[in-house]
Amino acid sequence: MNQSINNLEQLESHFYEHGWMVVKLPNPEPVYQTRIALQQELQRLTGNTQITLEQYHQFIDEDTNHTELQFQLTQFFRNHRLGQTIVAAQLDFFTALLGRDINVQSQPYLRITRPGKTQDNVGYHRDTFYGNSPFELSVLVPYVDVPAASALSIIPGSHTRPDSEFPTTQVESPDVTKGSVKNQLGFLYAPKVIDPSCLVDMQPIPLVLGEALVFNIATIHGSEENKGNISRWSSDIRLANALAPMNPSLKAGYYEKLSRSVVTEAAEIFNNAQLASASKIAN
Ligand SMILES: O=C(O)CCC(=O)C(=O)O
Ligand SMILES: [Fe+2]
Repeated sequence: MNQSINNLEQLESHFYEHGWMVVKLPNPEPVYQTRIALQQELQRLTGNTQITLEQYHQFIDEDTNHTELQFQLTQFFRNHRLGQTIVAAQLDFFTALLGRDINVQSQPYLRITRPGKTQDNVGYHRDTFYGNSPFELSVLVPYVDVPAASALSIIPGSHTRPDSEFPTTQVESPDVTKGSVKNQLGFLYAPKVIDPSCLVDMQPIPLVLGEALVFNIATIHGSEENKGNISRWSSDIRLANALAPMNPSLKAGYYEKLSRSVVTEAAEIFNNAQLASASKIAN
């Protein structure tokens, strides 16, 4: 682990103050491997060995093709547990942030945002609008270098400001319906659109391969258009302390176990045994 304690303290105080941090991943190897795997799978699916992640948009312009490819690649990413592998490789770092009891999102998102295609973006939001709790983190890992013009933006310090400072109008998405393919890819069917006058402090966060943007999901974040000239490829996977309060409406199975302290592990075994015995008696 090459992340010194001093550096960790700096990152923590930055996170505390601003609601986000850019982390040079202590073990970036699985990110490099994921980048290669995604590009190979993209070339296999398209039958085109010229296509690269960065120049994807020069080959895939039509929305139907794009959504189908993003869906296939998301299945590939999830089935091979690439997001979980990246996070597990940085376990010491995340343990320092979250403690020894960590849950990881079981169905992470793979985003592909082409230049000039507003329909590839989820817009500006905080995930607490949509059933997440402020105890959760999003870990956004890019698979290409992302300059400011192509980057996701955030509002520094917004993680401590209430919803009343970000009035929204809930609208119906023109192209996403509940349970549709785009919905499964992380697009919202009824997005809450923040009043643009409250978004003047949005700041783009450029990233390079091997870094991650880690943010409190109450921090206002998102993008409306990739104004650069590369396609932005990234995954985002949520992490939370396994004992932290979650929104009661969070779907069962949203999270899976990443790590446990021995004390928590023993307590979970005991609780499961109690439940199994109680249900045997009830039957
Ligand atoms: O990468 C994106 O475009 C959106 C990411 C996001 O909304 C999140 O990580 O919560
Ligand atoms: Fe989000």
